[in-house]
Amino acid sequence: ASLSKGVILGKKGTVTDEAFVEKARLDNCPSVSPHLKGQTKLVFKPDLTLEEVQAKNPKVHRGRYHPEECRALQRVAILIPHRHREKHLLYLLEHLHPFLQRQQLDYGIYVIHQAGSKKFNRAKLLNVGYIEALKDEIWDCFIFHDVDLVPENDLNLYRCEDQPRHLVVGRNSTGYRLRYSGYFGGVTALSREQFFKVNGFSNNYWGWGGEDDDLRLRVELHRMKITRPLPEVGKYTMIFHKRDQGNEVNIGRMNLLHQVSRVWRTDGLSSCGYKLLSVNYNPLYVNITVDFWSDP
Ligand code: UD2
Ligand code: MN
Repeated sequence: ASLSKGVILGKKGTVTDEAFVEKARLDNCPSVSPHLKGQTKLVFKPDLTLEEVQAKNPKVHRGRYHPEECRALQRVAILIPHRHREKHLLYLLEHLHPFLQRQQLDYGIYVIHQAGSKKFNRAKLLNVGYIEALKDEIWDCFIFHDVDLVPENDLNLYRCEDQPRHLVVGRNSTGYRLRYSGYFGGVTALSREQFFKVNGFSNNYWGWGGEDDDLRLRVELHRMKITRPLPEVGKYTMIFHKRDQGNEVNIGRMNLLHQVSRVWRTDGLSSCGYKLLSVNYNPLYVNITVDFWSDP
């Protein structure tokens, strides 16, 4: 195709947007970004505001960013389940945006908010996030991210590999050690295909616990093998919190965990019903609010 000033004619003579062609012409980003800093000390300012965080991230629009200097290797959606954790969300946004930009990712941040006061369902919210985010973009990779976990080391790459990845090896509150072998909670990275293959999370975990182990079992049933970064890289600070109201321990979780091999095909992305109340494109994140009518 020949280049002209304003527009460029594609193969079939269609007019293509110049910015788009400009992006396509860029070289791929390097496999290791030159902007990485390694371990950093995290500061949580008590009086931080959303306006301050927005002002520090002028290149983020509608929760999205892509590097200007090169073509990102993956498109990554960060999915954050949420209810009544506004302060944690603010701190996470403050740290995550610069962190992801240093990694030269083409990314979008989605907050999936559960409306109402019924039992919290982290796993179902993440299924909703996957389904809804794919209406915006064919994301290559999904990061399922607790709102209260802030990564300390940007060598912990938020991208997907040929196996599902568990990004939290340790956190401040547990002496930065893996809680138990097989632990798959907090922050995980699965490609679009990996998550689809296991039919996503179960929708049946209401309240605290078990849903992360259920996903691990799904992954193992599909003969995939979880990988992790080195302990010095997979470090997080969990912002202190108590157990939330509406997220009481799920005492039925062990029973559910015994059924995974039998039910994974019918319980998951394929059966995730919800009422979409709103989708708001805020400057720093997309907010998806849903209601789950069924309550155990
Ligand atoms: C652990 C896991 C978490 C999940 C949970 C059991 C780690 C670091 N994390 O977290 O991934 O498996 O156990 O369900 O091991 N949330 C809200 N509002 C609420 C309740 C929960 O926003 O009212 C969200 C929020 O993103 C939070 C996440 O759900 O980070 C997990 O809940 P938690 O932080 O209370 O549980 P925790 O720290 O034991
Ligand atoms: Mn937590």
